[in-house]
Amino acid sequence: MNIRSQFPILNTQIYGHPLVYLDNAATTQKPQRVIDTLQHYYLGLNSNIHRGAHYLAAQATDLYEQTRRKVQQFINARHSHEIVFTRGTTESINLVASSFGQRYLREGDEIIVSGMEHHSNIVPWQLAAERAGAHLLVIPFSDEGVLDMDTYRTLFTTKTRLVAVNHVSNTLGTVNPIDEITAIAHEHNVPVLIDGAQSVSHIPVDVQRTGCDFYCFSGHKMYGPMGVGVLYGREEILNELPPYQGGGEMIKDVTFEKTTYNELPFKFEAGTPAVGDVLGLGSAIDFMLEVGIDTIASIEDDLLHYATEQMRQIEGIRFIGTAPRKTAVISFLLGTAHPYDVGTLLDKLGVAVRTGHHCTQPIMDRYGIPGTVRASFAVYNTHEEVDMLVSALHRIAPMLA
Ligand code: 7TS
Repeated sequence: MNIRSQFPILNTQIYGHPLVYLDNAATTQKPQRVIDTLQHYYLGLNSNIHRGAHYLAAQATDLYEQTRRKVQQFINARHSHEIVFTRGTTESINLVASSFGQRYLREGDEIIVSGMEHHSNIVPWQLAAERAGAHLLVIPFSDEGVLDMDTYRTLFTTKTRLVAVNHVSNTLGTVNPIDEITAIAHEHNVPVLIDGAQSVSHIPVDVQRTGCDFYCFSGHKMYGPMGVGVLYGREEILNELPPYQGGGEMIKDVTFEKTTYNELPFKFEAGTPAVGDVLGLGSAIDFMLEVGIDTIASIEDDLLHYATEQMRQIEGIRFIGTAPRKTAVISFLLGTAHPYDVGTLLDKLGVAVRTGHHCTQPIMDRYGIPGTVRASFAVYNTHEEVDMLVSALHRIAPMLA
């Protein structure tokens, strides 16, 4: 299969240069089949699900529910009703922070997060903690960007209610040992939420093997549309949580005296969902399965090693995040140049990267830096694109010295 040819946007020219898209941790580009699915849905299928008495509504409902099963299989969940469609990772985490917080968090309780979380896996917990009078404890990490597991073990007390960590850091690329993190938490009977925003499209995910209680991710970082994401939650724990939002679809019976809630997963899907986007997410999963997640992982691993070796030769380069287990995310600084200046000059040469704190300000504080330049790769990137990045960096380094 020719992977690149499936992504029309990759033929774009930027300021007369071929686009070199290396901002995949922010969002990936979409293959033609995902775009076709969206178009097909709005041209011939559009209707509201679960409620219409007519043909189109039945079709759309079937496809929506088929996609739930596809997601279930993709991450190896036990049941399809453990898959809740949300707007994205951020909403999935907010759902748990709100519902779990309401149900279980009390004054003096503790939530463990890591020092390398995206703000989306910090702020919802701070909000929930503030409401309950609870507080956060933080797992530190080494200069390389590896979590300090010895300290992690010492953070548990009788007040620990939840552990929330990412599978892969969006800034450092570190792949965290989530199986071990979960096993340790479970020894203390503490549930675990994994932020999988940066893992599902890069490495295999098996929620049953990991044993985690929640796993969250976004469609748009895995070749799917924006506006749709997933919350996986273990059946037993989801059943215990109160609803997040109230509205249509999430109820069984409503009277002014008492409302009873629908069963899983509908209890957590209030209102009309993004049906077309969910179907698009299904096509994105089809794309990844066709390439093969192991193939994706090995293509990207090769890109990571090739790019790291080439970039190492650039005078004054400093890598932020050098863990032994990494995905293809390369954060770096070029001499004393401000990351924003590097990013702007790279853009003029057609190379799209992200600069700044990447919504991980505590990581920047940990290293005492204002931000980084970040090149993040996807399965469609090539060695030639790495060469273009490297030659662009060689060209701009003297301008910023
Ligand atoms: N968690 C992690 C680890 C992330 O990398 C991101 C987005 C999110 C949560 C939030 O995902 P959303 O889809 O709900 O917005 N990370 C990035 C990034 O690195 N650059 O732009 C967005």
